[in-house]
Amino acid sequence: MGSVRKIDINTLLNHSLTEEVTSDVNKEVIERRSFSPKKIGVFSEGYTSLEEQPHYKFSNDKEAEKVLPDIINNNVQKIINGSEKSKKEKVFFNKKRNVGVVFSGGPAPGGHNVIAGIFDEMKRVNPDSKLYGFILGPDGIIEGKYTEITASLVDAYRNMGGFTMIKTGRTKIDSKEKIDFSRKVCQKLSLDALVVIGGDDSNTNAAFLAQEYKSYGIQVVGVPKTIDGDIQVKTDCGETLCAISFGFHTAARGFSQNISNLATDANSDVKYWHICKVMGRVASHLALESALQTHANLTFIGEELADYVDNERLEKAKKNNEIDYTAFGITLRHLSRVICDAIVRRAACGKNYGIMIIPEGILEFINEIQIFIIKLNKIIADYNNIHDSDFHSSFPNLNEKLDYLKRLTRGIKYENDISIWNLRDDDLFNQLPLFFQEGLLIERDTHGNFQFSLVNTEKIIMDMVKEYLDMLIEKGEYKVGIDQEYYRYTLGQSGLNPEKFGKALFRNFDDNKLFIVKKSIISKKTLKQVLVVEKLIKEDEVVPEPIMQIFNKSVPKFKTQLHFYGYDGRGNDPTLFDCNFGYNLGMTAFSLVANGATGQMAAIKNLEHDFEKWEPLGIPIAKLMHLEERKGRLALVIERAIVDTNSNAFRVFKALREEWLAANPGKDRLRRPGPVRFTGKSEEDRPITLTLNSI
Ligand code: FBP
Repeated sequence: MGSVRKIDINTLLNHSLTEEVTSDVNKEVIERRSFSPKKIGVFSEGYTSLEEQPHYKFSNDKEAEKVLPDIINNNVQKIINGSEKSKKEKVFFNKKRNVGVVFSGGPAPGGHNVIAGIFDEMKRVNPDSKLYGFILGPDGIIEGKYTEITASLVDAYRNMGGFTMIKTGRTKIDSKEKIDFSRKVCQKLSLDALVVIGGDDSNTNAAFLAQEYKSYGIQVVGVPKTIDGDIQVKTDCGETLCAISFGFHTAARGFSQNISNLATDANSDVKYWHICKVMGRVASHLALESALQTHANLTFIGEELADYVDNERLEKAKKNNEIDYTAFGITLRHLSRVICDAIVRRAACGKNYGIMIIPEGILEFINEIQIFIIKLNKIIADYNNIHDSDFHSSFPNLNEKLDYLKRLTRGIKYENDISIWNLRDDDLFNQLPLFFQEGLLIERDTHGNFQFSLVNTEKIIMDMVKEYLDMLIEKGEYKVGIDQEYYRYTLGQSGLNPEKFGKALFRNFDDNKLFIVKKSIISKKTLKQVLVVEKLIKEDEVVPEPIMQIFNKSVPKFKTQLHFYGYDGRGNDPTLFDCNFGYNLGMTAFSLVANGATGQMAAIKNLEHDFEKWEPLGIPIAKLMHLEERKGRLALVIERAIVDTNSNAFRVFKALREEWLAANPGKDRLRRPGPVRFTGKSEEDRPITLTLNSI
């Protein structure tokens, strides 16, 4: 036998094929980096100008008028061809500029293209202009950590996901000190403008910086970023100016591909319910889009649950001339019942498996939990303010935190503490599993938001579901439907009479494709009793093997696999939609800067239509603000857009969800969205939510 000679390791490593397949840069990356996104027509012209659009009206918040006086009267501005500019305006437009850019908040695919858009446009206008990227988010501005963004740096990140080029962070530039430090850094770099690429809180911060820096001649422009899709802008008349933020489409498509793969697995091995929690801090836009993309069997939309009314309870109370206020809004217990109902219905059709989507922020819409979140936000914030220290450092473990809460109920308060935590709260809270108590007490983020991503929401819900399903098994209500042909075949093989046994065993022994075992048969013992009563076997006989086989098949084993989709979607490479969207947002941001705007957020109108109709705009951030509870106090923030249950997208989902549940003997109606692509004919143009809402 001849032996195969091993190739020397150095020769192997230096082989061209080894080098090609082990390189950090593969063909997909090379192709992505060299791809040029489409440009909105106006950006191919020499100059752009801003056209005021006072007909787009917003009602101002009184507090915003008070604290943002220099930017509250901004109008929406449309970016138009600027060839008619005066000479002086052209000089201003073309001047050499220094611009700073920062990512703020969670990553969102398309962010590098925003930087590429700013960079390409500013260098086209004046090659001597400089773009500086602040490192690690707003901390980079405060601490003066930055890098000059060069052509080679931009080229390495074109059309690539994440915020890896300059990284990101969640620091808020809120104190006078931080604002001053940041301004000094901007002045040191002789910045004409700062572009903040961030979510609702970061754009809120951008507006405050715009107000503070105006007198220093530093413009501040925001760019709407977040996979959550909750920065949407409509005028008072309901006209959509910004249908979505960049990153949403890619994240939703990424989640959907994974969910759809799980659905394929679930439909092949038919033994698991896959429970998929998808990101979205509060709003359920990502869950809705994922449902539309995949036709998952069961999807919950938090916003719908908040509107839930238990009519049965209302009616019951009405009979006693009472109103049952607890009938409004859903409780965790009720939600688990709704889930069980769907599981039981599918099982009855022989489908004891499926795919379920739960939005990350669902707890925000569940009555009793929302109350806990609000109360605990206030307690933690009050503690921090009153004691000028950090609640979580003072009470590092759960027991200490619980002990502090208990003290509040006993009236044992630290000096000046105002208690909103009563005995009932404490009792209810203590009924929650420990991991969930810990979750509700976790540290709030820098903007005072509850960190839903750190709570095992899916576990708490599914634990309740399992508990209730066990009860339903005991009651004989949760059964796996038995295929009629399988039943007849199994009994026929052993010479048993399917008709006689069928009447005894099943509650629907007629023409049905699937037979369901009677409620009274919940164990081997009860099975035997029924067969004896029906005189199909004698007391001293054992249950025939084929009947046992049928019974065993009807007993459901509820097995779940829990998944969390979020961070993976944030790091995905952008879809074609997000590549184009991000790039044009970048050019829009630069146009706003080059035309002297400040306190504006770059946006693109008509995203829900074909690219040819896209219209770049500047939207006044101050006009989007309202007062909201943050860190236990009312604070001015951009209002988050949650799912509108009157929107086309939601209504279509609602109308089709029964089909997607597929609680029938037919096939599941799953949809395969396929992988995220940025070229190729099959890449979709835009999120399905946007397409539906444009109808
Ligand atoms: P942004 O609002 O900054 O875009 O972040 C959104 C998000 O991805 C949420 O969906 C999620 O709840 C949260 O960030 C997670 O935050 P963290 O990165 O701090 O874990």
